[in-house]
Amino acid sequence: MKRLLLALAASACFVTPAFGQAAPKPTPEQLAKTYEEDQLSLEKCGVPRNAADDYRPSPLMADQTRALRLASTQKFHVETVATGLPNAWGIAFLPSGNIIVTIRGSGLRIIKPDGKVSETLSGSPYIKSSIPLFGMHDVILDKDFAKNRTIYLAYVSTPAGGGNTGYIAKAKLAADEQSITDLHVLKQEGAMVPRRILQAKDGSLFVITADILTPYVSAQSLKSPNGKVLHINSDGTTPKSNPFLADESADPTIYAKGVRDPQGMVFKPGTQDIWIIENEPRGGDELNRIQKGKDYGFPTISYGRDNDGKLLNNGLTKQAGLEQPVYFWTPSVAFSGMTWLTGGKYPGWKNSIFMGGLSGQQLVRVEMNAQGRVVGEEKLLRDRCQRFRDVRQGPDGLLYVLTDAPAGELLRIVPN
Ligand SMILES: [Ca+2]
Repeated sequence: MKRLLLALAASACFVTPAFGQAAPKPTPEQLAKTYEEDQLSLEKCGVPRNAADDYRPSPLMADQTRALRLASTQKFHVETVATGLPNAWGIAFLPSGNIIVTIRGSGLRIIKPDGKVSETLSGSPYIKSSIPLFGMHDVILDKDFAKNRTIYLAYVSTPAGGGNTGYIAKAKLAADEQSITDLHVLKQEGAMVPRRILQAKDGSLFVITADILTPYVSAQSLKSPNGKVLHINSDGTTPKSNPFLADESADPTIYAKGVRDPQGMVFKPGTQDIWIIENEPRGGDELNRIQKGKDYGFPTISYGRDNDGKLLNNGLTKQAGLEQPVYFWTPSVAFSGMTWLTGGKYPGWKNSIFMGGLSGQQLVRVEMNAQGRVVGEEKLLRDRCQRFRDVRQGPDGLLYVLTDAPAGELLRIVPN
């Protein structure tokens, strides 16, 4: 029976494997074909082939990269919900039916269902970053938002006379959704780069931070909040269960370390398991399952290279005590937001994670099996030639995708 199933699976290449079924490995010819397609797709969007991006380190596990390329049966069309959102970074769905959106260089705005976009909400935190790539990043609603109107924010700003500073803050969104009040900083630190926030069932907050300035001295340092998954309570205090409290020199909010530039974070549906997507400098972008106190390796081990093309730590990809990614990508896709789809609106996309690709100009879907391994990968929306900044599931069960500058649109993926 097993042999028959394997034979059936092997003959069903390029078709979505059934849930929980082991995926057939792509042949070298299939891999070459898909990579040629990937390059052609970028060329069509005006992105030149980069001959130097041929670095392909071998995975430690067979299913850790270059999974079978899927062509799902799910049909859909794309609707434009709103335009005029340059440098939008994150969205959250309000009970009113409106959507709150972060704009990197300014603050928060409201998108109405008819696509109208408000001015920057009064009371938005002061955002003026000395590094233009940083600014207002994420917004999420408190789990009791309907009662307390509380939102959480992750942003970088450069106060007058001060240095670049990262903030994790809470505030209230006024009932008329025209202003922010009661801004209260939960954690503030020079040079911290907070990217996304996730709230656990107990109300505490997980925050991912980047270590992107060379030399990469932060991700492995317990003294720095950068290159980490942080864990703080929603009142700014430190959870007593955090793993490095015994080390007096450590930042007590550190939950896990050794990440480079994570920009997407979700709980696996039905669990409190944290999954993140992160970018290495050049190639080797990683999907990771985060566990308390673990070290995810950057820059000691990496499947990518540094921005200048040089190997990181002589190209070391594994070391005892350092976690392996669940999956990695070479060449780089440059991921931003992510969501793990639930519900039944897209029958052809069960148990899939969606991730926005920036320089890769694609929405990536990876299909997961019951063991939490990637069984296949699909590239979506490549014909649009857009950078995809965030992807979230709305309360209507549909996927919403935020595109990056210059256009800055909010899209909705509607099943046919
Ligand atoms: Ca890693």
